Formats: sequence, structure tokens, C-alpha cells
Amino acid sequence: MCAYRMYAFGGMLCRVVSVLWPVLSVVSGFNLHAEHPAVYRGPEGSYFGYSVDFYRPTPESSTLSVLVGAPKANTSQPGIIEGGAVYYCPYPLNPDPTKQPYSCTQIPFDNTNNRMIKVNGTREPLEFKSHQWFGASVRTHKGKVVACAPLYHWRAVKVNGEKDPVGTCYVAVQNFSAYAEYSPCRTNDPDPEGQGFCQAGFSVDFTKEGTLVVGGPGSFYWQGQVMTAGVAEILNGYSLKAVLRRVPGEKHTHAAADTHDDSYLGYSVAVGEFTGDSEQGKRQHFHLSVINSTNLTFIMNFTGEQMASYFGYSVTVSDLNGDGYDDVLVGAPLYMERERESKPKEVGRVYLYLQHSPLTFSEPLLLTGTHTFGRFGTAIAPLGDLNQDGYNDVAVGCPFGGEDRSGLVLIYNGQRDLTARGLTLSQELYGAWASSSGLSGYGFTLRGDRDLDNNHYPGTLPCTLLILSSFFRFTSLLPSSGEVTQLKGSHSKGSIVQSLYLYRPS
Ligand SMILES: *[C@@H]1O[C@H](CO)[C@@H](O)[C@H](O)[C@H]1NC(C)=O
Ligand SMILES: *[C@@H]1O[C@H](CO)[C@@H](O)[C@H](O)[C@H]1NC(C)=O
Ligand SMILES: *[C@@H]1O[C@H](CO)[C@@H](O)[C@H](O)[C@H]1NC(C)=O
Ligand SMILES: *[C@@H]1O[C@H](CO)[C@@H](O)[C@H](O)[C@H]1NC(C)=O
Ligand SMILES: *[C@@H]1O[C@H](CO)[C@@H](O)[C@H](O)[C@H]1NC(C)=O
Ligand SMILES: *[C@@H]1O[C@H](CO)[C@@H](O)[C@H](O)[C@H]1NC(C)=O
Ligand SMILES: [Ca+2]
Ligand SMILES: [Ca+2]
Repeated sequence: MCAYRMYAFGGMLCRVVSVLWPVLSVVSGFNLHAEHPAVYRGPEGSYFGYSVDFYRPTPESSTLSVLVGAPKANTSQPGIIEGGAVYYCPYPLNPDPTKQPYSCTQIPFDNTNNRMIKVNGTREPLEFKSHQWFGASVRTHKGKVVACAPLYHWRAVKVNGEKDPVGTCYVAVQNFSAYAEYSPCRTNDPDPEGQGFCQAGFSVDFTKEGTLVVGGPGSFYWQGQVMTAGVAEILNGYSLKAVLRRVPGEKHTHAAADTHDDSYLGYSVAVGEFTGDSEQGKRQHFHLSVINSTNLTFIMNFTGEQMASYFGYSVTVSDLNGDGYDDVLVGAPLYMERERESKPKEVGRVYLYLQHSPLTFSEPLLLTGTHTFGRFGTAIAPLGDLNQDGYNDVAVGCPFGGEDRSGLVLIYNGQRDLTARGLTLSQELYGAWASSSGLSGYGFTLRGDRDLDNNHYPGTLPCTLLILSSFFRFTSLLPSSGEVTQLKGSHSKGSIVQSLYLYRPS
């Protein structure tokens, strides 16, 4: 048990000590060690755990840590209220269950106040960092880190002092010793019909080569937009003063005909081996587009089967049947199941599209939630090969499922013949803190550590990790579009537990 962890982390969590973790059901062996997750907690009201990723300073480094977004956290930035933060949480070397939760520190991506301009002789802010949701998204790639503030506003060049939610991102390299800002929608093209409502960084990812991919769902009257840029190019020649800087080699999708308004391209971004990045659209179009990452043109779209199911709320790419082609999983957490005469039940659904040959996909295989209003498919995370049978496995969050609606996470195993046999449910995880009202949102955010798949410690168990946070988005980040500002359902603010659980394989 835990051979790799013992090697790298001194065998932490192998000990059976804590009583904090109540009953967790295990369906079969070779799974995540459900009883003893490491637990991190953030400041009250900070939305700690809204986003999360694993982090290693260098690919060779044996220490693993976790970066956790807390988009409403207060920071040391002078005059800024709830600007949001990303926390560095070291993986505990010597866990002492009596000292849980483990402590995390804020990463100083930006220590500054709003930049100012002179208007008619008076100094006024050029930008607005309070309530900007920094840390709503965070991603890492081989020591590179990006974190974004999609509700960062800027005044543009307008005389009347209006402000636009253009969004902004920060990159960091060399273990947080070099930083630069990247705000691709901060242009002289304001207003909804341009990039003024872009909300860049609502979603973010890296391509396998390490190019940054930024989703901005609000551009062009919510058609949405995707931008790509190299991290080295962002850092080279960066200056605080160059607010309208264009990064060399940066690319972006363009506005389409207005029939595509409200398609929210860039709502979620996933990157796969089919030369593409996938994003989402919904409502009128509710589809997911595959884009050529070389020249950012559309290649194909996946289309959901039901309006308002939030098809594309989550997207993940992983090869689940071991044929060498990445497959695509798309979540639709508000999918309604309609059984003959009975009333439709909102259970949520996950669609698995198998890629048979480059860019040729099967009809989707379906995983359907079983808990009404459980939001099955809110989060999907590739786990690498958890049970070491040669096929990748995947986790699906159902944050309001379970008997008391406090949430659960389902682990599914891949296999060769998925078309005939489907994904196999192998484990269910439940949160330890079911709140009194039930709704704790366990499984709202999920992240598996794929980097550990090919671990270079021979003869050891797989070391895929699953991470997830207990939190839900009761307010969406799309503020101005009216109808879609909230995922429906009954939540109360008081029920949010800001904590994060980190599991390792057993
Ligand atoms: C941030 O600080 C403001 C003002 O001091 C306070 O009202 C607010 O509750 C704080 N928010 C959090 C999440 O700590
Ligand atoms: C600047 O001042 C002039 C004269 O007071 C006024 O007419 C104009 O609207 C002001 N411009 C801005 C941008 O406030
Ligand atoms: C990387 O940065 C973190 C956070 O500042 C620090 O705790 C850690 O010691 C650093 N690691 C290395 C290898 O420098
Ligand atoms: C993507 O665009 C590049 C450059 O135009 C092209 O060479 C490549 O074939 C395209 N890939 C696909 C899958 O269309
Ligand atoms: C992008 O690449 C595709 C495939 O090679 C090509 O059809 C398309 O014209 C290219 N678009 C641009 C804008 O270069
Ligand atoms: C996919 O959707 C986008 C808009 O989101 C559109 O521009 C493109 O033409 C569509 N592609 C196909 C193949 O339908
Ligand atoms: Ca495959
Ligand atoms: Ca497997």
C-alpha cells in the first residue's frame, strides 16, 4: 500500500488514525483511499476551492503541492476589497491529524492597487480590481501557472467613466519568482458588441505544448471567444505600463454572424490531442466546438440533446479505451430525464464521445445521474489509470446528490470495449462534512493529477490523485446576460463549506 507515497511523502495518510472521516463505500479494490483525505480549508466567505490544480515547481521535482483559488478572498492589495487570491498549499509531509486542516499561503501574483489615469485634471481609476474574482480559474503546466480574474473591470478609453468586465489573467514561472499580466480583451474595442464583456479567464487551460488557452465567454454579445498565447512571449518585454499590449504570436477566434450570439464559446475549455480545444455553447446553440489550435478556426461541434441542460458546463479529454485517441466527456448537469408518463426529473448527464479516428467521434455513450437535482456532471476529472489495468479512469462530481444532498463523487473505470460494456462504476466518495442543511456541494470542483500517470518510480502503485473541493457556484460569473446568471435549485448561502479534500490511491 502507498509505495510511491511512502517514497515521496513519507507514507503520510497511510496510518489509520482519524475519526473525522465517516463511512465511505468502496465497491472494489484499487481505488482512492477514501478514509483519509488531506483537508485544506480557507478563509470564511472566500470561496476557497472554487478552482484547483496540482503544482510542481519543475517536472523533476518530487514535491507536489496544490494551488487553490479563492475568488472572494481579501488580499494585501491596498484599497482592494475581495480581489480574490490563489493559495499555495504544500502537500503535507508529516501529517498530524490533530493539526488538520493544513495551512496554505497566498501567492503574490499582484500586490498593487488600481492603476490611475488623469481625466480632466483629476486622477481616476483606469481599472477596478475589487470583486474581480481573481482565482476563479487556475491551471498549471510544467511549472507554469496561470490564474485569472474574469470580473476584472476596466474603464477603457471612455470619457464617461463606464467600466467593462474584460477580465485579466496572471502567469507565473520559476516557482513564483516571475509574474506577468495577460489581459487579451483589454483593447480599444469596448462595449458588448466587441470585447468589452469578454470576461477573459472564465476558463483557462494549457495545450500539451504549454501554450496558454484563455476562454472569454462574453465577447461579441456572448458569442464568446478563445485566445491563445505563449507564456514566454507574455513574460518577455512585459511592463506594468503597457495596458494595451498585444503579445507576439497571440491568436484569437473572431466574431461570427449574429446568429451565434449567446453561444458562450469559452465557458469551459479542455485541450486534447485532436489538434483542438473544446469549448461550450448553450441555450440557442448548446454545442461544444472543437477548434484548430494552430489557427483557431472551427473544426466541428458537438451538440447537446436538450435545451438548458447546461451541456458543456464541464468538458474533459482523456483516452478511456486505450486506442491512442483522446475521447471527450461533456457534462450537462441540468439534464432532465423524461420517463414515459412521469414528470421530468433533473438528474444530470455525462456524454462520452469516443474518437475512432482523427476527429471522427461515435454517438455518445451516456452516463445519467440518479439523484434528482444532484447536478451529476458538474465536474469531470481524468484520473489517469487509477486501478492499473491499462485504461484511464475518470471521476464525475454530483455535488447535490446523496441521501442528504450533500454531494458525492463517482469514479468510473475505462476499458477496451466501451461501446459494448460502457464505463464501470468502481467507487463512490462522500464528503465528511455534510452540513445540517445537506447542501455542502462536495464534488463541485474536481481535479485529477495526470502528470503522475507515468511516474518514474519503478515497481510502485499508480499515483494518480483526485482532488476536489466542497463548494458550489450559487452565483454564476456571467453577470449581465440576464437569464443564465444562476444554476437553478434551492441553495442557501450559509451552507457553503470552504474545504478541499485530497485523496491518494490505496
Ligand atoms: C474582506 O474585507 C472586507 C472589508 O474589510 C470585509 O467586509 C469582507 O467581509 C472581507 N471578505 C472576506 C471574504 O474576508
Ligand atoms: C471635462 O470638463 C469639461 C468642462 O468642465 C466638461 O464639459 C467635460 O464633460 C469634462 N469631461 C469629462 C470626461 O469629464
Ligand atoms: C516554491 O514556492 C513556494 C511558495 O512560495 C515555496 O514554499 C517553496 O519552498 C518553493 N519551492 C522551491 C523548490 O523553491
Ligand atoms: C489546423 O490548421 C493548420 C494550419 O492551417 C493545418 O496545417 C492543420 O491541418 C489544421 N488541422 C486540422 C485538424 O484541421
Ligand atoms: C486554418 O486551417 C484550416 C485547415 O488547414 C484551413 O481550412 C483554414 O482556412 C485556416 N484558416 C485560416 C484563417 O488560416
Ligand atoms: C460551430 O459553431 C460555431 C459557433 O460557435 C460556428 O462558427 C461554426 O460554424 C460551427 N461549425 C460547424 C461545423 O457547424
Ligand atoms: Ca480513445
Ligand atoms: Ca484503469
